[in-house]
Formats: sequence, structure tokens, C-alpha cells
Amino acid sequence: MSDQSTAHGNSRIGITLETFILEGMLGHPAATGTFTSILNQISFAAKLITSKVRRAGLVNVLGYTGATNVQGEQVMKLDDEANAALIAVLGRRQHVAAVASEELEEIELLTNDARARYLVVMDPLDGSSNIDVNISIGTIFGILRRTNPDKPVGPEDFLKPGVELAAAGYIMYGSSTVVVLTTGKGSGVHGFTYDPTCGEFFLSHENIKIPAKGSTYSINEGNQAKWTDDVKRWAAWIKEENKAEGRPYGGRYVGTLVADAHRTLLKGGIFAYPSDKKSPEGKLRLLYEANPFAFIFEAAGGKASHGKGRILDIQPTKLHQRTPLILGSPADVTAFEEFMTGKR
Ligand code: FDP
Repeated sequence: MSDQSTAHGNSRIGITLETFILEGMLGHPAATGTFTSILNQISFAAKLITSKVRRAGLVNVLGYTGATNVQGEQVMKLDDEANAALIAVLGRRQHVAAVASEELEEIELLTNDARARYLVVMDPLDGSSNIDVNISIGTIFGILRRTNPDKPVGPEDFLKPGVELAAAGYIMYGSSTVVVLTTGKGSGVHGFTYDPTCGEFFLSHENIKIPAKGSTYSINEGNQAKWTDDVKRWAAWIKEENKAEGRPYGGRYVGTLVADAHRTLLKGGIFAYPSDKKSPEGKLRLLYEANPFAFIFEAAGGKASHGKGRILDIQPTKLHQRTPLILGSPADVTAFEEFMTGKR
């Protein structure tokens, strides 16, 4: 399959991810190619991780679960493999100074070169409890500009509110592998589907816009006993019969943030992981889960909230900080916020 940009009139559906990224760079004459190179490296990592994910069951069937495989190599957990693949790929071109990863307690320095102008935050393999049962998993990433290139990178350089992201995206290893990315509101949110027969990502979802209101809600209902009264009232309301207002909503919960957020982005509705008695600060991580998704949802016309305000405005204080996370169609997230702030 080759680039098919001419086959669809003005639409760019069918062009490769690489061409898409390059064309974006050509639209910015001052661009140095660095940013383009990072996005290309991430798409390369997506291919490497896809090939590991697609063989995950086979690896278990063949019993390669001990410390070494038949080649005498160390067998790593898929989370560690994804983390190692991203770090190796991002470290190769000296554009990314350091990464903060879900898999690592501390930040990982990739180069001391002052010309490395970017930092990457990432959850290399989201939804790990779903690996063994063959359900969609994913990778989440965000790219930040380095503000103090003359100083060695420290964890404080990552503690920036999500509004400062230069780009964000995710890779979903589902029935197909899909990469969704954005450089912010002006550039739109675009999705690319992997064709394993030729090893390329092709533009399949151009300029994704989330519906203003949906008909699906996504929350772990098993946590109900731990929810606050406000969340309980909202959950009862969303299931109430009210034809005029389009309720009850249908329930969908995969338990992989990437999959639940991807469905919500394309179909509309709401995903909620609120704070509860067990996790008063929420469960999901601000820097590499909530912020990238908040950046993507806002760029697609949606909303991302911690229940009482915007995720992207939170000033982080810790690398692995948690937050409540509510993502979705603007009308649905606004209704949730109204329950949390006593307006309903
Ligand atoms: P997991 O624990 O399987 O890694 O990031 C954590 C995460 O998955 C998200 O992907 C998912 O949305 C959420 O946790 C699921 O949590 P619950 O099992 O508590 O519902």
C-alpha cells in the first residue's frame, strides 16, 4: 500500500504517519526537524511494542516466562519491555534530554547535551492488568519543552501544568494498533491505524471531534461503596430513566484508560475515575496519564476535569502525583462537575 493522499480529494486520509508529520513541519518554516524526529521515533517505538504485544500470548504458551528465554536472553515483563523500547528509541537521536515514566521511580537522563530541547512523560504500558486476558492495552505520552537547557535536568523540570505540553498522544494495541496524537487545539487530533502487512501507520481518523454530548458512561462500578455522596448521586442520575434528556446512559468499562478514553473520544460520553475513600487523591497519574489525555480531549473539543476544575491547570508537585480524572463530551463533563460543586 502506498500513500493515497490523492485518492480522497482534499482529505488526507490514507497518507502515512511519517508524511503527515513531515507535512506538519513544512508548514512551520522555522522548524528544525527535532520535534518531527521525536514524533517519528515514537511511531517507531509503537511498531516495536506492537510486535511484542502481538506475541505476548505466544510467549506465555511457549513457556518463556522464566528468567531467560531459549536464546539465553533475559525475559522481561511486557511493561518493562515497552519502557526499555521507548527509552532506547528516544535516546538514539539526542533530542530528548530525559523521560519520566510510570515504570521508573526517578527520571531517566538520556543526554547531557544542552541542545536536547525536549522532555517526555510516558506510561509505556497502560492497563497492564488486561495483558493476560488479551484485552486492549496502550501507551500514553506527552512532550514538554525544556525550559532550562543550560542546567542539568532534574525532576522539577517535569513539574509543569498540562497546558504547557507541546504534544501528546497515545497508542492503543486493540483489534488494530492505532496512534492518536495532537500538537494542541490549532492542529487538531488525528488517528493513524497500523497496517502490519507493510509496517506503516496510515491516517484513518482525520481531525477527530468529540460529540458535544454522548450516551455512554464509563466508571468502575465496583468502587461504589467507596464513592463520595456526590459521585453516588451522579451515578444514580446517569442511570435514571429520562427519555427527553437521553438517559439512562449505557455502561462501558474496559479497565484500560487508553481503551476507555479512545472509545469516549470517538463516540462521546464520559469516562470518570473520581477520588474515593480508598484513593482520596484519585488513582490515575497526573503527569503521564491525565495530562496527555486532557490535552487530547481539549484539542478535540472535549473537556477534562478533576471534578471541580480543569486538569490542565493543575500545578504538579510530585512526579508520580495522582488525580481524579473525568474526560468526555463537554455537556457530560459539565454535568459531572455540577454534581461535585453543589449546583445539582
Ligand atoms: P491498570 O491498573 O490495569 O494499569 O493506569 C492504571 C489503570 O490500569 C488504567 O489504565 C485504568 O483506567 C485503571 O487503572 C483501572 O483501575 P481499576 O482497576 O481500579 O478500575
